[in-house]
Formats: sequence, structure tokens, C-alpha cells
Amino acid sequence: MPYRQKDRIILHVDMDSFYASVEMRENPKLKGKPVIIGADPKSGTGRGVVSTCSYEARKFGVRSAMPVTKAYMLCPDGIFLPVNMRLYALVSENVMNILREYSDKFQQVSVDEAYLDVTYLGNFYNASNLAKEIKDKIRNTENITCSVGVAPSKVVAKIASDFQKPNGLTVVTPDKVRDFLNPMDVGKIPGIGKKTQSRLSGLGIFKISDLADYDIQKLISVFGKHAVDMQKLATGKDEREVREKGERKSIGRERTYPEDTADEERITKTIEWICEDIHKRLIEKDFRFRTVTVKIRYTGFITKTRAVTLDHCTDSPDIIKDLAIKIFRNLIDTDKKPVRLIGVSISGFESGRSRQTRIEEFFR
Ligand code: TTP
Ligand code: MG
Repeated sequence: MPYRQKDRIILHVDMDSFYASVEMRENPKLKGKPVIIGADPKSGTGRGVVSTCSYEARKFGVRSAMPVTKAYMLCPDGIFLPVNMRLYALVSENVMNILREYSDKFQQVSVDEAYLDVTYLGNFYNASNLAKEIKDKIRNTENITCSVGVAPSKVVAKIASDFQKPNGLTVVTPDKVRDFLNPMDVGKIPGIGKKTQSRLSGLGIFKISDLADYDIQKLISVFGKHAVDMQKLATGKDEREVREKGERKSIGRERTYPEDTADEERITKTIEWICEDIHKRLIEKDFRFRTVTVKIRYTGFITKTRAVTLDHCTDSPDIIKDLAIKIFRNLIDTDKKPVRLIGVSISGFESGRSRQTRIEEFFR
């Protein structure tokens, strides 16, 4: 496969009909049915909008952001369920923890999508194998499917992950980027919404190739300097790095044993020690957390991560310990294998200080 040294290799992973898939995995009777998730659905008579729906429901024309009542008109036999965000957040956390293991350059962009820079793999063939491995791992551990795009830039990887949904894998090597993008509608470029799209049609620009080839000065006269970026994206050029934005997202620590161990007491001691260390760092930063995640690697490098998310933020050292040990026990009781590595991390932070400031501001 042609490959230039300077090309990056980016993966974009996006879960398929995310909320609906999680509901279908929780209740297998829903599999293959038109499942519609929305706030206050009341069997289709509620006043909320559709968050998402299964691919079966999409055949009837149901879409995200559509009023529930309209979805009911299109699909009266649909199964309407309320949004259970706590459950989806937990699954999201587990999926993101799986993905994080494949690259240090990782960026979660929403509840169900993330980028990974896997340039370290050296070529697109290896990257495509890794994408398959990731798909299998998510399906085996979380029992839901995702679609993956592999490409030399973020924008192309994102368009590629959407190209063969659901359960798709689309690899776009550097030499195929233009051929891949050219025939698509300009609306496929993330950031080009309905409004921009209709302004572009006014200029005779419908396909991505039209935008890529359009006279840049004319385009600037209509869209200002934003035009340059827009045209760049149309040729697949996008230098944005894959990196986690904002504050530190988690505090954690792992221990690898010199030899695999089945001694649960020993592992529990390690967990306690790790939790104390984590708690010290939490207090130094004046943070409170919501989620505790345990990572375990067994003999043969089989790795699992499991998380528990609390209703409220806390900084209690006992809660970290109790939850971590409980998660560990659950894992080991099911898997019954010698352990090579154990790790604990906490995430879902809220700053103690910033909370205080807000309260002070309130009384000012
Ligand atoms: P998406 O990834 O856009 O949609 P999806 O995962 O349901 O379906 P697919 O990717 O296979 O096309 O969004 C992820 C989740 O975000 C989705 O499951 C529900 C939520 N969501 C909303 O609540 N409202 C919305 O308008 C959209 C688009 C998504
Ligand atoms: Mg999705």
C-alpha cells in the first residue's frame, strides 16, 4: 500500500446508534426492532425529541432531533424508550478506556466518538488490522458495534467512519483521499451545515470536488477567511492534532507483577496502596471525582476495564477503595485467571475550588 513517511494515520471510532444499541444489549428482545430513544417519549405521544434510534427505525425515516410525535407517525410500531444517560455514560467510559489503550494520542470528542493517532504503526495495513481488533474488542467486552474510519487526517477519518455505517470499516490511504471525497455532497464535511450548504449551492457548489476546485478568491469574497479552511477540508487537508483538550481527565496508577499472580489478597493490597496514592494526588489538586475505573490484565494480555459512576462527586478515600475492590472482585470471580497487571483510575472531576468560587460569587 503506498505510504509516505510524513503521512499520519488517524482512526475515528464512532459507536453505531449508540443509545439504542446500549438499550438493545441490555434487553436482547429489542434486537432487530425499531427502537426509538427520546426524552419523555410516552409511547410516542410525549413532547420530547428523538435522541437516536436503531437502524431498523431509520428505515421508516426516523432521525435524531425529530419530535417524538413525528417519529410515532412514521413508525407507530416503534419501541419508544426514555434516555438513561447514566447507563450510556458508563458504557461510554468503558469504551473510551478500551480505546485509550491503543494510543497515547487519544481524543474523545463526544459521548460515542474518539480519534486515535496510530502513526506509530507505520502503515495503513497495520492500522486497518488494528481497527478490526478494536471493533472486535468493543463488541466482545461491551456487546455493541462501532464504525471506524482510517485516514491521513481527522476530517477524512471522520467522514470515513460514517461511510459504511453500521459496523463499518473504511480505510482511505493518502493516494485515495481525493477520489474518496470528490463525489460526496459538501454537507458531508463536518462543520458545513444546512445554511452553509445552501449558500454553497448558490455558487454552483454541490459536490466536495466543486468546493476543492472553486476559485479561492471568489470563495473568500463570500465566506471571508473561513473559505480557506473550508477548501482545505474539501481536499482532505486537516493538520489538527489528535489531543485531549482541557484539564487532566483522570488520575490513575497501574502495577505489573513480575510474575502472574492468582493471590487475591496480594492484589487487594496493591489496589489499596494504589487508591491511597490516587487519593493523595486528588487532594493536592483539590478535585472531586465521580467515576472509578479498574483495569486488569490477565495471563496472555487479555485486558479488561470496568467503571462505576456515582450520582454525586466525592473526594472520599474509602469510596475509591471500596469501589475499586468491588469491581476487581466481580472481574476475578467471572474470569478466574492469574493476573499480570492491575490498575485503578478516577475521573469525572469537579474542582473543589471552582465550586467554592461560584458560591462566593453568588453571595457577592
Ligand atoms: P451520533 O453518533 O450522532 O448518533 P448514533 O450513535 O446514535 O448513530 P450513528 O453514529 O450510528 O449514526 O450520536 C451519539 C449519541 O448522541 C446518540 O446515540 C444519541 C445522542 N444524540 C442526541 O441525544 N441528540 C442528537 O441530536 C444526536 C445527533 C445524538
Ligand atoms: Mg454514533
